[in-house]
Amino acid sequence: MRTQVCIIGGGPSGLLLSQLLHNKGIDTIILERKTRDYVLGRIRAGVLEVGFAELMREAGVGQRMDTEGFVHDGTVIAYGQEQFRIDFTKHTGTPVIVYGQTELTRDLYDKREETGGNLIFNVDHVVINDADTDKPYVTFEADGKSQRIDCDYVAGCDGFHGVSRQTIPLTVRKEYEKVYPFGWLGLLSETPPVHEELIYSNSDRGFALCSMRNANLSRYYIQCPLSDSPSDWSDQMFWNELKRRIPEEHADKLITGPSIEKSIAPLRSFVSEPMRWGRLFLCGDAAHIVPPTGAKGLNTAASDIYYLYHAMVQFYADKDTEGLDRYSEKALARIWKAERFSWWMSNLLHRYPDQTDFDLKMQRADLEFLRENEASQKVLAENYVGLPF
Ligand code: RFL
Ligand code: PHB
Repeated sequence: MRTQVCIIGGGPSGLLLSQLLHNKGIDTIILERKTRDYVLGRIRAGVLEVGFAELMREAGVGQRMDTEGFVHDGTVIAYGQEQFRIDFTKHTGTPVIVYGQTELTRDLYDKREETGGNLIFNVDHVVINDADTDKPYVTFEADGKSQRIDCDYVAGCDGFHGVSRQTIPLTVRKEYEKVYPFGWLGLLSETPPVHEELIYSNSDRGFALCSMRNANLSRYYIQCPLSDSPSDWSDQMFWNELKRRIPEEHADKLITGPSIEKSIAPLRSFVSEPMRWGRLFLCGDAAHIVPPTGAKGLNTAASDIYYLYHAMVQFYADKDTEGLDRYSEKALARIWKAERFSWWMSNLLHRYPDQTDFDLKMQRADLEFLRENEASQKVLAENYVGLPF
């Protein structure tokens, strides 16, 4: 087989890149290790920056997002019984859109299938060969057969545990990592959201987040020890703990119900540099991870896709490699700012096992300053709605 761009990974990054390139007449093949249903079963992000939403529209997949997604003009930050609102639209002129990663990925799959996209599922033993030459090729197994794809470029969109990043030799690659000493236990339930906007809450029992997918689908998270597993938490235990971590005003209104999904995600900050090696380009979670506190993971994946898509169009239209040559530098400049924001917001809102009384006072002062200071609210708002591409 031959294609122009071989895309490893059929998550949101790989699918979006494939659809955008297809619209410009550039041919791709997507290799996905799992099935479509498996990918759609993963409950993940919920908040989209408008820059991302714009890219979805450009790909021709913004319709359902625009009718079913919720525009949020702000968010609530709580600490103990105190709470205040950050007004995104007032400070930046821009809201965010609440639309689940599951729905967005489904829209992308449907569009790729409708427009004749070549997606190969259940692939195994993917190997990226000769990425540092002019003739890269990818080998893999599917349906019990060894197969080979020759291509101009490889896009590594295969997430944190994929093979693409590992293809870059350790002599070239440098990794930066911070692992947080807790995780997020998430619960999805068919209940109305407790509030019309998200609530990020710092309580003395640990962090909590009230989020949503639609008018009758809520997503809640509580900080938990890394040693916990979802089966340690009955639904009732989860609801009781959540109520203790959010202001009473909301706890009293919380409508609970059976969980339809419950999982634990560890929190990590991670960046691998460079994001390009020869003809291999890393995108999204394959190159970087943020703790979910700032809702930046999927959004940083989208900004990589924005840069790579434009660079590839520039190359195929004009034989100009300037965008490709500067891809890693441009993508990383934006990534590190999202890393800083996610790290800062995580530090602001979580309880750490080794936090001293002094550290707690600093956290409280940070929250109070944010509450009182318009300039610092503007800084949060600008980062949350997304820095320009
Ligand atoms: P994905 O989604 O991990 O997709 C990678 C795909 O590659 C496949 N794969 C392979 N395919 C072929 N060969 C191999 N060797 C392969 N190895 C792996 C995998 O099966 C998979 O289908 O990466 P991608 O596309 O870069 O997308 C990144 C996002 O999924 C991720 O950043 C976000 O979900 C992070 N995130 C959030 N991001 C936001 O922007 N806003 C949020 O509100 C938000 N909330 C979250 C989140 C992530 C969470 N978890 C569970 C990590 C909340 C949570 C709880
Ligand atoms: C979510 O709805 O899953 C979500 C929202 C905001 C975050 C993280 C996750 O910061």
